[in-house]
Parts: sequence; structure tokens; C-alpha cells
Amino acid sequence: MTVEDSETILFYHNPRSRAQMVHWMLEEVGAPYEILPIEFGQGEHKTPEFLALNPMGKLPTIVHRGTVVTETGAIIAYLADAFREAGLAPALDDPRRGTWLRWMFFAGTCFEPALLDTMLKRPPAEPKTIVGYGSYEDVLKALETMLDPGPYILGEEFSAADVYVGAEISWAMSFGAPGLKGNPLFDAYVARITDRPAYRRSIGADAAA
Ligand SMILES: N[C@@H](CCC(=O)N[C@@H](CS)C(=O)NCC(=O)O)C(=O)O
Repeated sequence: MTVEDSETILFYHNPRSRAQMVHWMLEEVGAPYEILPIEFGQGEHKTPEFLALNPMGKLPTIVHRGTVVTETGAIIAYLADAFREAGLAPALDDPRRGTWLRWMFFAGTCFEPALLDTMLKRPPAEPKTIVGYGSYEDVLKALETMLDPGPYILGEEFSAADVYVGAEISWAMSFGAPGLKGNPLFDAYVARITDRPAYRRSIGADAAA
């Protein structure tokens, strides 16, 4: 696989993966993209060609204008900045940029590790002072403050942070992660963001694929 210098985003995709979060974001920004399906069962993500793009052999992976971007949060932030006209990223000199970055990073560095440790029933990580996420309960409390006052992370304005953090919360709910489904705050938030046409299109496109 060569790294194509193209305006069309090459999107390596499998709908049963975090790539679905990127699919939603691609629909939000209205960017031109081409889906390149990757079958995990066939090991298509571990070929030398794919590993040359993403040495982790993982999805999601995109190529845009000759640059490879991996890591779900980074791809979503990249798309928000590359397609600014979609209005999903505060400007560089907007103080809300700090809030936006804060929760984007929180999702990848605190929420995901806490979630996976909890779901994989790993013993509580110790010591809490060194473990970046503290505890799963601390993370959930922080996510509650993130949505105060809401209805979105930036208040009245939906942004790419809602795509990433919201998709992570929704993903965690689908695995039955404790403390999320059944909490009226998180239930209403996920219902709100997944009611968006772009989200529904991404799901529909997956169903048809
Ligand atoms: N840190 C990566 C994690 C990517 C990841 O673990 N992707 C999974 C699918 S959700 C994958 O490609 N697994 C296939 C494998 O590792 O063989 C991100 O945030 O995008």
C-alpha cells in the first residue's frame, strides 16, 4: 500500500471496531472518503503493506494528503481541524479549545484504560497516585462534571469531542460497563448524540457494506 497524496481520505475500516467512531466523524465533516474494508479474520491488518502504514496493525487508520493518521482520538481531532468549516473544533485562540482538548485526551488516556481494566476484570491498578486514571469511579465522576451544564461537552455547541467521548461512552455501554447505562445523564447524552443524521448515516452505511 502506498501513501497516496490525495484529497480523498483513504479510510481503512471494519465496522466492528473503533473505526466506527471515525466513520461517524467522516460523516459529520462531510469529507470525501473511500472505505477500504479490512477483514480481521483474514489478517488483512497484519500484512507488510498495512504494517508499513500503521506498525500497530490496528484500525482505525486513515491516509489524507499523503499523511497517515492513526489513533481514534487523533484522527477525530485531525478531521475537525482539517475540515474546520464543519464547525466541530474551537479556533486555536478560543479558550474553549482547552476544554475540547482536555476531554479528547481524557477519553484516550483515562477513560479507555479505566474501562478496559474494569471490563477485563484486572485487579484495581495501584498505586492510584501513579495510575493516570485513578480509579474507574473517579473517571465516571469526572465524566459527569464534563456534562455539567451540558447538553454537550462545550455547552450548547456539539463538537468533535462529543463524537469521540460520546462514542466511547456508547461503546462502553454496549459492553455493559458499570455505572453508565441506567444513569439518566449518560443515557440522555448518548440518545442525543446518536440521534444525529451523521451518526445514523454511518450506521446505515455499515449495515449496507
Ligand atoms: N489506540 C488505538 C486502538 C486501536 C485498536 O485497538 N483497534 C482494534 C479494533 S477496535 C484493532 O484494530 N484490533 C485488531 C488487532 O489488534 O489485531 C485507537 O485508539 O485507535
